[in-house]
Amino acid sequence: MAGVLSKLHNSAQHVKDLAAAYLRDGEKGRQSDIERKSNQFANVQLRIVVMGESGSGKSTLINALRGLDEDEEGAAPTDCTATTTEITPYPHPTLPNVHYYDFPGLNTVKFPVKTFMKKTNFAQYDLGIIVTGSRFTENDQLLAKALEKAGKPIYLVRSKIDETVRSERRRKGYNQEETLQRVREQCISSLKAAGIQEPRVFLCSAFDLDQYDFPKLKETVVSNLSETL
Ligand SMILES: Nc1nc2c(ncn2[C@@H]2O[C@H](COP(=O)(O)OP(=O)(O)OP(=O)(O)O)[C@@H](O)[C@H]2O)c(=O)[nH]1
Ligand SMILES: [Mg+2]
Repeated sequence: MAGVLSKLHNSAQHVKDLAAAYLRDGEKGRQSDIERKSNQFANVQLRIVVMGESGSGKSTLINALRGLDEDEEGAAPTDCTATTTEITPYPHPTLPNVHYYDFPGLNTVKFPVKTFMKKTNFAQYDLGIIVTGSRFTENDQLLAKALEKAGKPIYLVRSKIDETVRSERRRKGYNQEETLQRVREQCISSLKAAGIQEPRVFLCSAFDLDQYDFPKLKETVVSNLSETL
């Protein structure tokens, strides 16, 4: 069992160990087991990799997940031109052992797909977030397949949903729920075509953080990971 799955297993085992210690030694046993486990979990590092095509909104998403404005100190640089050139880790705001890894955009002159896929060790990450823009591309599919092959859970973030809503709104008979549903279904079927059994898709806008699926994404990342710590 690898990555998050094995850490989840450890977490379930943790609960069993606590119960056993309590039955054996009462409250004192439970306390010492908590101390032992806390020390053990202090060394667990979790790595969330954020990947996708250039300009899809990876760095902006990481800043949003960390609760930082783009011009705040410590925020990942973002721009409308190719920006991230080195893999950069950013700590989770409340879980110090958890880091988001901001990747350079796939499919630029500096990072052509072939080199990118060859050089990236997908196995070293615990969770993959793929950020896709207005279309799920062949490169997004390559990333999904590589993460799946490495046995990593995948979240697909369909970014810039505010732009989609804004342009679709002009159509006659526009219905926001239906539009979002269509986009969601398209993302799910693209992931299924890439061989992902249970696609997890989040429609997000970095500029409307309390709308669409961003609150759910933030909560899901924390709830899934905090179980493992
Ligand atoms: N409207 C809208 N624009 C966004 C959103 N997310 C990012 N952007 C814009 O998209 C552009 C690129 O964002 P970045 O976060 O720098 O994209 P990136 O994927 O990190 O880009 P590279 O590092 O070059 O690969 C910036 O101008 C952002 O302001 C969003 O949800 N909605
Ligand atoms: Mg970037």
